[in-house]
Amino acid sequence: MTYVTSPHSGDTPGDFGRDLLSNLYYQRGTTLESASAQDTYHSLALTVRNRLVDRYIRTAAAHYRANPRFIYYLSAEYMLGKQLDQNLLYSGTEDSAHRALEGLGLSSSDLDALDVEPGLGNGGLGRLAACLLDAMASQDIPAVGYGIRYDFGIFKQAFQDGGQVERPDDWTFYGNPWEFHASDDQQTVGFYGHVEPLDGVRKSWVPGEVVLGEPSHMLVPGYGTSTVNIIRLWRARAARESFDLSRFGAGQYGEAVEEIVRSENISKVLYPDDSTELGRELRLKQQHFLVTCALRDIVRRFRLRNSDWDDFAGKVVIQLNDTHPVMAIAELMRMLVDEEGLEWDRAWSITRRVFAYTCHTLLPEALETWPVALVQRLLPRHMEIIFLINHLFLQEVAARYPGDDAKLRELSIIQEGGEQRVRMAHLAVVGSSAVNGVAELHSRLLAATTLRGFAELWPGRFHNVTNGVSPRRFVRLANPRLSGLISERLGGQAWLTDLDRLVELEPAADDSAFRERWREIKRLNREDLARHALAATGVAIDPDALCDVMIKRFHEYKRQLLRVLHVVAQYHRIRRDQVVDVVPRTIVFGGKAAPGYYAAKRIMRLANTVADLVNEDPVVSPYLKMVFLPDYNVSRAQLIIPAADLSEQISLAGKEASGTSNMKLALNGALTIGTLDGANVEIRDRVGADNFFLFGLDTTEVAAVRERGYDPRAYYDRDAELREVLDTVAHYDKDIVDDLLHRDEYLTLADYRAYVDCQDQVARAWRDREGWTRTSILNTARSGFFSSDRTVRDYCRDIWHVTPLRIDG
Ligand code: F58
Repeated sequence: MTYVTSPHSGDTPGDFGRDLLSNLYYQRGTTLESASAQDTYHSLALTVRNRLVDRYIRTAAAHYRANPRFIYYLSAEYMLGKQLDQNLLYSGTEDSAHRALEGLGLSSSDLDALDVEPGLGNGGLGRLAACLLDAMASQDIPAVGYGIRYDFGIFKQAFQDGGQVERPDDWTFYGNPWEFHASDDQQTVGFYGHVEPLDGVRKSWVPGEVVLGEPSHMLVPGYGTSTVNIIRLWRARAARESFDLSRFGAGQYGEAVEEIVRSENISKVLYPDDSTELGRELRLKQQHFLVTCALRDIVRRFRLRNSDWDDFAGKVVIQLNDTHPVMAIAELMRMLVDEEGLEWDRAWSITRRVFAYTCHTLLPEALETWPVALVQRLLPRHMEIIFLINHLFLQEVAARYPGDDAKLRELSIIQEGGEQRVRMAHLAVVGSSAVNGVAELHSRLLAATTLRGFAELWPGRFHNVTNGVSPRRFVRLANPRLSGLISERLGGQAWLTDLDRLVELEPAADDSAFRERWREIKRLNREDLARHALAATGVAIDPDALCDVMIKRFHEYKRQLLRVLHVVAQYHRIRRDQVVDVVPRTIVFGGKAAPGYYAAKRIMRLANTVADLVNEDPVVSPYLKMVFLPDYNVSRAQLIIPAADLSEQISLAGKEASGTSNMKLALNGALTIGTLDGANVEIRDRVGADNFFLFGLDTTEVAAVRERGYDPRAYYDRDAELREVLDTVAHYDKDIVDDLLHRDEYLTLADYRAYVDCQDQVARAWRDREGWTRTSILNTARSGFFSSDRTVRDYCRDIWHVTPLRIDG
């Protein structure tokens, strides 16, 4: 790929090497002979980064000239993955860089190991944000991502006696070479204080505390195009006068920096999806901080080329990634009414047209609510505005459903009964022009259950946009071997930006020589994984064994426990010498649990215990190995996914909004064993029912089981093998079994038999290696739909109404 007119196009290894040495000399003040590893890494990163700057400058200039409609993506989380591999690929300098490094006697893999991934998110939601930014840039959509530059990202996970221990992720400890700071472009963010009347509905908010938001940005290059967008991350800073010199002089060192610490705490750490109430105020502060900085920046950018507020909704789309940035609706109203002096109705009409909201869950407990008392204290003017929005909205509801008080209670933005709370999802729906779920089933269930009243009120506002993943990150970068084979077969790399072209691989499924090469690549990838697993856990795995992968956050609804129960069943079968339906397998686990999520952590501990049991048993371990790879993150995903043969997507139907590891694994030729949940449904529709291992209750059956009165104990009484399994588990953790027998919220026991029998089918299928490979190829060939490029096209068509703006090459 070449990027004409770039000063670096037509780069030779010589050019690249010269620039690297120059960066070493002028940016790090050293030479190759005396450079430290960090010196070399930083110089390499700068050399690569510089190759994208020219494209960025041209993008910014073209955007300024064209004054297009922009997508502003607001998200509290981004899981960007490593930047070095990405930027080498996207700048088209992979080859020259590798040869230059070789020529200088430097190891690219050693340098890549120093590239730290910014872990500014928890899981799927944060990674989706990164995949969408990637796809927007790759399709020339003018866009900016806004987020928080947490000092500490998602914790690093290690195991001690099988239990999770969390260590801080000081990701910028050695500096972040990918980032451009703009410390002179700060925004001011207020908190607390009081409200003073102005005229009519207009008020003036006098904050009691003020914090500065300092932006920096990272480049978001498109693949195969000249567009380079940015992600703008905000860091909280104390005002300059905050350092109390007099107290410092008096020896009160802690007190002297108190205000600085309090301000800067706002962007100190990513919230690890915690269920506890602890530290909630700081989380709301974070949300308001992000929203205020982003909106002020959006308005500043709008004003560069526009002056009339009536043009705002034509130029600006603000996509709210879940409810975390939803306070933006109140903040924009405040800016328009209080600061700009717009009439309420005009401001509301603009606001509603600008926002769109994506919901990522169905779990009622995951829908954010904030105590009114807290919002009142922290953001007094916003609370007034929310009350007024709600008042006017409820008038609309009352007109539509006269005399129906239950309807008012159901839809109200304010939850009554007990402590009053603000329901952020309700505010989001009321204040947006579009609401979407993230998979067909999810969007359907949202409209039928969680947000039903709203869907009845405004059916046209509800959409589905099925999630997707970046084929660049999760096929090309993660799996270069498979990508090479695909490109060879399809005659080029066009599939990387037009993933539907993978269907052209279908005939290759019937070509035995191609299947042989496909299998060989899987094997090599499993060898890479085996090397990593040995180094990380000390467990040696057989690269010929079926690689059976479950990678996702630990959550009860995702049912890692069901996976563990099957392993225990296999353990007993092998010990009893019942190896008829057993093929050698490696069970791979990856995933973190929220530090405060006790139930998930006990399942994790059990998984580690069972892993030891299996791996240390001389009879069992030749057939069955289990590795729990610590600290699952984007980089680890890039290593595990290419090696996977089987993808575990076994959540209870109706609980997983979409899932995205299911897509990444299918694209890399893993077969799915899964329930009819989230996007699994669409994966099965596309790859074909014959090429997907389906088991378990569907959402209708789940409802019926609950309706009848679910009795988990009955499954235990009826199924001797399940009894043996649970008795074994009780030996290690009695509480887990007690909970399963008495409550089993996620119907693990109801799906147990179907799951285990389905796993036997998997084993039989694996024995037919040609048949398996054929299915594997078909999974890849038919998964093109799950590209985040398609997702972005759907958003553009149904929600954003924007068109690409090509940047001249
Ligand atoms: C995930 N949500 C969904 N939330 O669970 C998954 O089905 C979906 O594929 C994915 O979003 C993308 O749409 C998710 O990752 C979080 O991590 C929240 C972070 C903030 C606290 C609550 C959980």
